[in-house]
Amino acid sequence: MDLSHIEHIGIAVKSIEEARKYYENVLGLECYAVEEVKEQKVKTAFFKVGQTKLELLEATGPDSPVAKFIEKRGEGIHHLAFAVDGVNEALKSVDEKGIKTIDKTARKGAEGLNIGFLHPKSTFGVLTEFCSEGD
Ligand code: CMX
Repeated sequence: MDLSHIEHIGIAVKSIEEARKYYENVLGLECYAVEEVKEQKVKTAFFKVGQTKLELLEATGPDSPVAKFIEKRGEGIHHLAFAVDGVNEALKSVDEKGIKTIDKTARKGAEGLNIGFLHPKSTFGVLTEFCSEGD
């Protein structure tokens, strides 16, 4: 498994419309994409800082993982995503090392990337995502 860089940092917010004002007007970043990921029950807004993206996440329903996160912990950093060569191979590799994965195989996330999550209880409290363009 080869982690090349931090692909994005996911940030849970109650309202993208409200939160983006801070990223745009105070930090001077440009939102280059807004996308709903139906399968994940989230709306996303993307900003780029160098090679790393910030992904604002707004729940699209009360049963969204982001709605549950905000209810329990409030707004804030939700997950850390690493770019890997292949999500399926990376998930298999950590599974073999005894790490609990949320996904056994890759699924489709924002920007058409393949994604897979590791459980925060197995990764010292950080919900961790692998992303790749291919499998
Ligand atoms: N970071 C760290 N800990 C988290 C967490 C997060 N993002 N989300 C939940 N937890 C913790 C909770 O605080 C809780 O801890 P305690 O038992 O100590 O209270 C524990 O994990 C269980 O949480 P829960 O509220 O009972 O929620 P679930 O177990 O139902 O779900 C999780 C938690 C991580 C399995 C679920 O949110 C998940 O499958 N996430 C992956 C998918 C996802 O987050 N999609 C949205 C982003 C999509 C995208 O980026 O495109």
